[in-house]
Amino acid sequence: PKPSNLVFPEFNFYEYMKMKAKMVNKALDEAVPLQTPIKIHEAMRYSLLAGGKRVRPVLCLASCEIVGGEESMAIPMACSVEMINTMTIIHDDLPCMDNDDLRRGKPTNHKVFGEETAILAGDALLSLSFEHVAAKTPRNVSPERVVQAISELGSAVGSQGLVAGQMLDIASEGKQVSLEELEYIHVHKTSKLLEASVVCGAILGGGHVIDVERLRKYARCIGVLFQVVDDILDVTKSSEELGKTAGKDLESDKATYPKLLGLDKAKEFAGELYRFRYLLESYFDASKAAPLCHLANYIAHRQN
Ligand code: GRG
Repeated sequence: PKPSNLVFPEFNFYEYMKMKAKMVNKALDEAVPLQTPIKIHEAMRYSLLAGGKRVRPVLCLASCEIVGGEESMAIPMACSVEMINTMTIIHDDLPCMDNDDLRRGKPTNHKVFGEETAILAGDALLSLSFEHVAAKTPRNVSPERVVQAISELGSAVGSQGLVAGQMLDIASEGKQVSLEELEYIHVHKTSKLLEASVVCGAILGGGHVIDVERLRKYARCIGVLFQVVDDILDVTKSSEELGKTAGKDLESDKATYPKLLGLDKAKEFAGELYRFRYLLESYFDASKAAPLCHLANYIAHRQN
């Protein structure tokens, strides 16, 4: 999709992302101090502070603010969703999963610390993510809301969420995958955590259930959009690198949207999903909706 005229051209999204990401990085640094046992904390910090885009934490904070919450109410949760994102990445890169050597421009966790430590670093981050939100969410958020948010987070990660997506992904390796199955994989592997980031931000920010569910719909579209754009970038980037018209992902046996739909139709699909951001513009106060509308724009047009 091409960048459209956003309703809030005066909103400086680049500055907003930079400011929020900086704040999240500082909070993450403090949440996982270098303490004994040193090696496990080094491994946790190595991947956590390796400079991801911080899309999930920023979505969480923006969602808290769109329903009228204060940013501080969602900072621990913003850290938690990034801890979970990082742990899934550490485990996904392991030799028994995707067997990747590089992530976020650096050697993968198991390449630096060894497989045993990488598995444990992932486990420790997952456990800390729940502890952190339970222990550090400020007292002006009701315990009911904290419990509800933790429950959302747990279901997004577990056997009905991320793990379910990863299981089907593994099972379908080397097999012909239908569009329906591909959607299932991505909705679970990618969208569930993006959705939890948005929904938990709104719950902790004091959002009414109607608004929380509206935001859930927005997040689902953003989640699939994120993956379609990821697949398109894989094709266009590898085409650029190889100097070819067809990228390596169109040739590999990994199922992707461009492979199943063709590149043009995949771009069309991304455009349709992108239009869903209008849901926000019609439901929420215009100035408060700006960050989440621009986040949809960023996800649709990102280059990495
Ligand atoms: C959750 C208990 C548990 C186990 C993990 C390995 C696994 C099960 C699931 C895989 C999930 C996975 C790696 C999904 C892909 C998600 C994705 C698109 C990650 C990349 O996100 P970006 O582009 O990356 O936001 P940065 O580095 O910017 O954060």
